[in-house]
Amino acid sequence: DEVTGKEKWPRGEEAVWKAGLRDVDAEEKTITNSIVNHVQTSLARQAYNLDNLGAYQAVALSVRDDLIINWNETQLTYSRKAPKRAYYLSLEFLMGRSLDNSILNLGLKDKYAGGVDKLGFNLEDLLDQERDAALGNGGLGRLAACLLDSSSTQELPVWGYGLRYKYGIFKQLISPEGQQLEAPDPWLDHQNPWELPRLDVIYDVRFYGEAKRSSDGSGRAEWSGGQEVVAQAYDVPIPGYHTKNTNNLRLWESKPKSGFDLNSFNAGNYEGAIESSNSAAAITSVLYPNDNTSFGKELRLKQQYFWTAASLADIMRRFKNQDKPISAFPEFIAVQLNDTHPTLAIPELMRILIDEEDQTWDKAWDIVTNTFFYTNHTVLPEALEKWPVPLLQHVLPRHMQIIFDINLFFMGQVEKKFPGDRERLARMSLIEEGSPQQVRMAHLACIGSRRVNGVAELHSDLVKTTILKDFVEFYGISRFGNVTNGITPRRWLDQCNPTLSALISSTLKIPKEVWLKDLPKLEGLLAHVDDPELAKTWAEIKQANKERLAHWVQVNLGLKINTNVMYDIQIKRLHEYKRQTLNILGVIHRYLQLKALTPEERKKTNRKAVFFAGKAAPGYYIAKLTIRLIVNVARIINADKDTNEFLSLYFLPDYSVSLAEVLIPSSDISQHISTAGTEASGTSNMKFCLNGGLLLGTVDGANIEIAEEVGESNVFFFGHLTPDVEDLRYQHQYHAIPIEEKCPALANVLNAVSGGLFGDGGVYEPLLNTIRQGDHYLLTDDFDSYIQALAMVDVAYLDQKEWIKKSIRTTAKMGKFSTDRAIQDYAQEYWNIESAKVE
Ligand code: CBF
Repeated sequence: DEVTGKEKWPRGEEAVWKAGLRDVDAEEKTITNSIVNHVQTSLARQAYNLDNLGAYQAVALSVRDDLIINWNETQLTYSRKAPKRAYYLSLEFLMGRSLDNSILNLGLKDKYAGGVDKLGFNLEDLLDQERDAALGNGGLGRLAACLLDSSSTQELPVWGYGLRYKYGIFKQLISPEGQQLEAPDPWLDHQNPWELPRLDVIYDVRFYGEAKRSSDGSGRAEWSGGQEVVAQAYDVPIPGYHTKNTNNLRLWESKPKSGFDLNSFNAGNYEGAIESSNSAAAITSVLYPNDNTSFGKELRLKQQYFWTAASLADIMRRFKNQDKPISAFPEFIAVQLNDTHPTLAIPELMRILIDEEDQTWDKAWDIVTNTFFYTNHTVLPEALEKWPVPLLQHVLPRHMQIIFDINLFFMGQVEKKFPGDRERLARMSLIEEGSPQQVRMAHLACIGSRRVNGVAELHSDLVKTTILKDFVEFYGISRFGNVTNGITPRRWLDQCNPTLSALISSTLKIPKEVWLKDLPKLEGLLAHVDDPELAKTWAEIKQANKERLAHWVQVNLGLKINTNVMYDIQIKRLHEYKRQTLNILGVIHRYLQLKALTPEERKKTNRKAVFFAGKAAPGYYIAKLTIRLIVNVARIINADKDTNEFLSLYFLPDYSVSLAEVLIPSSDISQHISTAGTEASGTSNMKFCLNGGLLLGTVDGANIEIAEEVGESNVFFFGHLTPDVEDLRYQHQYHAIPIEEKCPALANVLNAVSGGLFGDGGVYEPLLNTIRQGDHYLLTDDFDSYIQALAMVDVAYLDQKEWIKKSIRTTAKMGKFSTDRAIQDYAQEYWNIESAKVE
């Protein structure tokens, strides 16, 4: 009650509760009946004696009933029409909460709000009961979730396939010293109403054992022995916006094939009796918490194979139900590989086709290379997956044979096209020489797929000119394309910022049901940029959103924030390339400057609150040290009475999709400041801009395309460009200039930290040394222009009238960045699938 400020009417009295139910309208009545029914039957509780959690569960079950009906009709339509289907294989789906999104997509939010109100509850409180489904690390997983929303909305026959991790991304705690601590996220502890267990959809998956090639010259092999586990499906309905089409996200859980070893049990070896059960369950226990880094862990390899094997078996079963010749597989099926994580699907489909379906190598390869599509999400070397050959050989002996064979054929072709070019062969080989040898998964994904794409123009160009350059020369440019990322405007505008959504509808005089499905319509706002009434309401909404965030901080962290200041936000995974360090050093610089001013001078400056949120991979020492620095700088400057009116700083722990939904609508400016050429696209940049926040960034990833759309005068760009980066790094290595000389302002800041202004300076030395020595991410090169850009933001913000115009213009020009456009790009240019509307 304190959170919503809304007074509840008593619901402990049956008579009061029943009285409330008397004045419901017909549609609300269906809803309240269904909720009460679920309370009494599914939950076995009394509706007038229920807490918010119980009420949330009953509402969710009631909404789920609607989803299931639509889901069933959708599957029926797809079976009847038998269109070509696409499958999106992603190891991560960062779904967030489902209730609000589902009732919005079903067009039932008002009815549910009314219904639960009659039952004595407040819908917003119930929405807050839901735990995030956090089965992802960051951008890649959230993109997958947005694309699914758009696939249903666009009525495209697309299914997602992923893993049902028992523990999602860890919960981030911050110790009083500012250290990140990790706690597990047992998100399934409360029943998950959004999934449907499919006890009948199960497949065996094998690991280890032996692969014996047949001697009959057929190329077949027999893989036997080793460990067998069972993959069981859980289905998550994905409702489209104002359509019946409800696609499916199928998540696999690993189970033991034989749960119990009776012999061990009878011999009194109880631990031994459940050993196989534990080892099977381990496969889908945890999400690996690394973003943009790859570690060659055996369990991760098992996850990847388990998931691709179960998904392909499922796809094959569905295809076979259609009674088509196997050669028609690619006419009916497209499989999108979300990064290299599902690349084992390529040798797995070869295995199925050759060993189980009696296909020749050439026919199998033809099917495979017309089925798969590969999206690359990064060019960072540390994120490009490689698996040691001995590990792959041990865990998946048949697949290793197939990969060697693919390589043999491929090397033969390269040799034919570029005779005698041994260096090229070594560069392009699937196998990287070394001790041990490694399988390069990006090469395998590239040669086993029909097309390859990056996720923003610059990034796709970099893929073509750097990591896959040789492959472009070999295959020709047409195999390589770009699909700029997007976001779903349903969640990232209508759901998280309903008042702005309503204002847009009334300004455009177009119902939201139309423009939320046709985002370029936002451009109509441009005609109203000079309307003072619109500007006033626009600013009021931003202010209300700031207050909502301040309220969140007050309730969750007990801190009071001044809402009459500029909100400057950077939220993303902690990573050196994303340069949160640049941001915090900029904050310190500002603090030192403020300290040096007189009280009168300070009053003339722009006041601001700076927010950070994001998780660091548990083993990423430098990233964790950056969090520690932010927290300790916040402690000092928030307590400094000279300056805290003008500058305050907050690190919000445990960043999640739900927290992003509160943060994003409140921002005046957000920071996307990666070293040029390192951030493939970014998607939070799009979310902020859609909500009228301006962008401060480097010329990187999708920032560039955002600037192209909104106009450079509406963004704040700084820093060196991608083509400079290599030279600058070379200079750091061979002609380093002392920081004091190169960038005195930065040197001053580093000295303040080392000197202990924010606690024990020694603690931060390893972090500061990454800048002093080598400076791989070019902070010394970009710091001065960053500070200048921040100063330009200050000047611009002081002119509120012009700022609001920029804000409206920014929202107006974000039409390109809907995942509706992105999924159509995939559907038309890559998968060749068409919509199949559920009538
Ligand atoms: O394409 C979606 C996102 O993927 C990443 O998060 C990734 O994991 N490689 C990139 O870092 C983002 O730039 C990109 O937006």
